[in-house]
Amino acid sequence: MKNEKLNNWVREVTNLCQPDKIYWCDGSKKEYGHLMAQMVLEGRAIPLKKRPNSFLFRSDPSDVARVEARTFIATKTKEQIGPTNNWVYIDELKQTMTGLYKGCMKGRTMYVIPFSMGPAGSPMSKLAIEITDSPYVVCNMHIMTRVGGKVIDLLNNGGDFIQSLHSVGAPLEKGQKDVSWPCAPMEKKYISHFPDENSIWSFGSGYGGNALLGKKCLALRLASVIAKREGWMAEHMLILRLTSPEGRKYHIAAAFPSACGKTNLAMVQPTVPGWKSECIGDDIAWIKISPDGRLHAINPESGFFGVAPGTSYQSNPMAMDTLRENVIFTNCALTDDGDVWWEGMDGDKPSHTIDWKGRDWTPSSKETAAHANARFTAPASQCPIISPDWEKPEGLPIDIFIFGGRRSAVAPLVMEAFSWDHGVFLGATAASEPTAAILDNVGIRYDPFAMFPFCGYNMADYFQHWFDMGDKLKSKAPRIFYVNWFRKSHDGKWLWPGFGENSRALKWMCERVDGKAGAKKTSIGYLPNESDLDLRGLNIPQKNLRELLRVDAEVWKAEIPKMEEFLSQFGERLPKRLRNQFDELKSRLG
Ligand code: GTP
Ligand code: SPV
Ligand code: MN
Repeated sequence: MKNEKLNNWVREVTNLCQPDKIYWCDGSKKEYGHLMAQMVLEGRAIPLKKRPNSFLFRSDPSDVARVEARTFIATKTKEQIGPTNNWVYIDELKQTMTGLYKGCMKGRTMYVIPFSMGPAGSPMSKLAIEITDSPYVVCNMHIMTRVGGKVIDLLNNGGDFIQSLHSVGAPLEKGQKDVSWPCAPMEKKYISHFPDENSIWSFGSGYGGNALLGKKCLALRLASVIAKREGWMAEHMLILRLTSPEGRKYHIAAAFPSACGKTNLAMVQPTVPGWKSECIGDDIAWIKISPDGRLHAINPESGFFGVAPGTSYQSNPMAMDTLRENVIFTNCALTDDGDVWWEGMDGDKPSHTIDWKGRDWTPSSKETAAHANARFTAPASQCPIISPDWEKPEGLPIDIFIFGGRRSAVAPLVMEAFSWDHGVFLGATAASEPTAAILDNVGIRYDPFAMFPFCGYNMADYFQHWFDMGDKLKSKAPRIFYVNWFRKSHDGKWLWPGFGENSRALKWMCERVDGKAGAKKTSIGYLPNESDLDLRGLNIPQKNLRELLRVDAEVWKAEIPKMEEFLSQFGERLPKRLRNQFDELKSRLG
């Protein structure tokens, strides 16, 4: 390549990691096919008879999700990254990791992946290189990002790039047989970020956000730091376009924590008559103020890395149709006729599968056939309702922000913020229950803006950034809402049917934006009256609705000490405006 910085860096990494071979990726179909064929030969990938060009992988049982306790951000001072991130002093982390990287690619091929987050060459996009010793990562990156092509031209013309280095951390001695999913033990795993120099060092894991470095590491943790500095936003948000029967288009960006419904909402099939939805993105949004003074969002990714269990024609038909071909499945079960299966798929359970650990499984088995965080990697372009505008370089104008989480109690189905500041408060105090997307998640936690694990700098400053954006946007700021699709009854049943029916809450939001729908003012926000929601054709017990839209002051008062504890960890750095919102909530609750 004609890029000195790149060549020097590749030379440096080669000297350190000592791979057997170096391979420069071009992003072509041929390259993908070649790597997959190789992995099939080695027994790492299982071709699926039922889905053309699709493959199943089984990870090591210890390497199945992001590990937050092994995720680090290295800066000069701990103050920069605040109380919600794991901090290590830059030199110390580099020293430790350099030790681990020494010779770590012995016996393996080192792949150099040139990629772009966002359409290559768009003013909102970022060029990057991932160096990895995992061909599985290369194939996933082919789907999740734009690899090669124009990116190579831009780099050859001296384009700058973000450096991301990945190794599974399992060198091979001469003659040593490889395992099908190499990785390192937990205490050697490091998912590290150096925001001051815009680089990522990942070691020891081959799974998801730990290894596909364009995703959480670059597009959220590093990008959030850049965004703060440059006055834009990098958010853990899906983007969708809703069109009313009259043809008015609304663009919605929604932040829910991992495994809390982004992919599903991104591909929602509205049940409210006449409303249509298009998908723009399902996990990450980069959002900037356009010359028109409004926020415009792009999806920096080009694929979906989605949760498999629970995905069915019943719950998410558009995802199912996206998964017909050209898909990588990880930790799903394998059926006897050569297809994948997971809990929650349509139809009867198969009478026999091979489970995600490679063992025989029958419906009477104690463990699930697919891992709870089993995933599919599929091209966004294959989604039947992908918007024709999903790759517009200038992005799409956002009308509505939604925050939320998974809470079986407390939070109502839907509410609207009183103001931008109140909306920021709702985002900042979003709470959620544990899911399988994170290996080491314990109990309910505050997950502000669904960014707790992804904000690359001090969360208190991130809150301030949201206030600052509001000040710049003024009357052009999107309206802010909060949702919870996950309320449960005392006997543990869903109170709300969810999925396509969530469109009823979306319609109410659009009508609020247009000043057409009513609401009642409560102590926690504007809630719809039952009559304000379009419930035509929905069969839901009256008592469920009442519960979903009820505000119990006592229950909310019980939240106050927890909120206080959460907010106080930011000390003096917590924006006064957030404190004010908290005080106002307390006084409204009485
Ligand atoms: P990440 O990819 O980890 O960021 O997750 P996500 O936020 O995209 O979550 P996803 O849409 O994959 O949903 C996670 C789980 O929640 C799946 O098992 C879904 O079936 C389930 N789910 C999604 N939406 C709803 C809903 O409206 N109601 C209910 N009850 N479950 C839902
Ligand atoms: C998440 O955990 O929010 C994901 C999956 O989207 S991962 O790519 O592993 O981060
Ligand atoms: Mn996610």
